[in-house]
Amino acid sequence: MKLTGAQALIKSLEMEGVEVMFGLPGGAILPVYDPIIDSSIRHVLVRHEQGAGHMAEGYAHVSGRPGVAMVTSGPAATNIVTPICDAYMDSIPLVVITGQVPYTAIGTDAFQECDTVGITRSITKHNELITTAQDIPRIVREAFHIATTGRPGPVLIDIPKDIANQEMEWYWPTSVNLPGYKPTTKGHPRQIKEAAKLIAKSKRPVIYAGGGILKAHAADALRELAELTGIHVVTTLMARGAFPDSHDLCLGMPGMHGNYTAITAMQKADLLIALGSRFDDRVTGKVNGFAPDAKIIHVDIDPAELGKVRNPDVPIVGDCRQVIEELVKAVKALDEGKQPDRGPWNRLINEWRERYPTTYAPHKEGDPLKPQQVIQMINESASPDTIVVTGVGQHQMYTSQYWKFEQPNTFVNSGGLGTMGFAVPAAIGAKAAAPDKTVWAIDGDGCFQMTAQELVTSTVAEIPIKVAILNNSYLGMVRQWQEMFYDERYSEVFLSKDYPDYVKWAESMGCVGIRVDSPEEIQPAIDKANEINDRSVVIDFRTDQREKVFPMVPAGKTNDDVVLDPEVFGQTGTTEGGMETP
Ligand SMILES: Cc1ncc(C[n+]2csc(CCOP(=O)(O)OP(=O)(O)O)c2C)c(N)n1
Repeated sequence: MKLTGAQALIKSLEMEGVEVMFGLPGGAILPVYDPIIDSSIRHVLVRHEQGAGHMAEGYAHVSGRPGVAMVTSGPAATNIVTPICDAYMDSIPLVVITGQVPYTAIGTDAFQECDTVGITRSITKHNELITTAQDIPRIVREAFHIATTGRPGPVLIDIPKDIANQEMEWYWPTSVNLPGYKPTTKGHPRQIKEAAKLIAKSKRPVIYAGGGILKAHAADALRELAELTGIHVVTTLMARGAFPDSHDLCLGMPGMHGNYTAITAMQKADLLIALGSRFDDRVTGKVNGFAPDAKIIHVDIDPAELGKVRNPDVPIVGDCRQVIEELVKAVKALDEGKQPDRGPWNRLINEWRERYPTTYAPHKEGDPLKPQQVIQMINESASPDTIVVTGVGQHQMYTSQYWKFEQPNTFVNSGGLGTMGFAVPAAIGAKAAAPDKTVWAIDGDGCFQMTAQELVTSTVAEIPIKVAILNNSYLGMVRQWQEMFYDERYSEVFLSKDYPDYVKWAESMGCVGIRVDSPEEIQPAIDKANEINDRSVVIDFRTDQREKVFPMVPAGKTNDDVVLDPEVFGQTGTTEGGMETP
């Protein structure tokens, strides 16, 4: 069967089981848009290519399947660079297709030409310029294979316009043949035995669970390991929901804005069992002061992670689920799974929990809203399978701290790159992946203004989401740093008290807009938003600009220097190394 390159590309996506893709057409990609009319694939037309990329990410986060985005050449390709980098940092499987000027015109500074493969080389797991249409099915098959296996990540395919118009003979490869790419999934049995021995000797162990748990569908295995050994689990920003917050062994988020107990337990541990986590600087603080007494077991599917930041005592390359399952067996086999008495350590953890809970000073009459309270109230009105998506800033940290996550893949946010503007489009992608679930985007006013136009996409494509803007009129997180570390010299962080009018803006985009100024209005607004399911809802919550995210480990400090909320704990300094270890 003879097809054009464009037809072969769309047919290849169908063969990969793609149901929805996000994009926006233009000159160089025009031939590929034509066969979409006859395809079973749903195409969601975005308002900006960055939106397409983040939607594909949200879709991938929630569905566990690769997100697909397609855009034209030049400015469209550069517009999607941010989401590609975002997906690379957070190991999100994406297949991004970009149009390119005709192959014969490459290098002539043709209209809308840019070196897309060059620009994205360092932020893709793999990228490729198609040079002949006959290669298309193979390249697409390989792209999906690479994006989804091993450590997931974005793959980019650049297709010149003349190649899209070229004829090819259709085929579909029965297998993928990539001799240089064979991710190790099975952990080394001897290393796993070593890990079990270290666990059996440890008096102060902590499981340090990262986003890799979710990528590997290892939440059940993690729970089995934790319950078998009685070891507490911290869940990083990328792993929130991988272990239920309501579980007694769950310590919650560690790191710069983690809670005191999670931070300090890691810091005082004698063993860290790092599972699919990468010793990110937001978790470790100053690296050479991080968990000084801890031995390290590090499990990761990407061998490049082992020893990148901290040398592990037991490195294990492999898929987190498979390795944890084997580790469970190894722990059981060793002395019938007997663990040492960890009573003093567990008591200390409980003491920390009681003494230093993550909390905030109550709302005072006449003050603007407390952002933490708004999040808690949305959470309390939501079912446990509700998907929460955030932007980047204070609201992101409050959400991670105050939302009680009970299920995997219910928290979608930009952890590694920290991309403002992520929430609205990623929430739309999440909703496209899970139409029966409620999707709340909790956003900052600064972030919202970066990509809010995608609510038009949400209206027109009938993918309704709920947006809570925690509107403090400031670039809040930057304001917080200027307040704490630049003597309250606020430089270019005030947005506006009056503009934009979020209610009018929401309405103009086909959404319901609500403004909330006082605490009594919070619940009715949330109830109203929860009742509306046929369109998107935007709530403009007027929050207190003075509110800051605590606890905080200041940049460059070690995790011994946790700053607690002075309004609650009555101190302005640090906890000076925390309490004594047993
Ligand atoms: C694209 C981008 N530009 C700049 C930043 C730096 N930055 C991090 S948080 C932040 C402020 C976010 O403000 P807002 O969305 O209002 O959220 P808030 O912190 O007030 O909750 C900025 C500017 C970023 N992370 N991403």
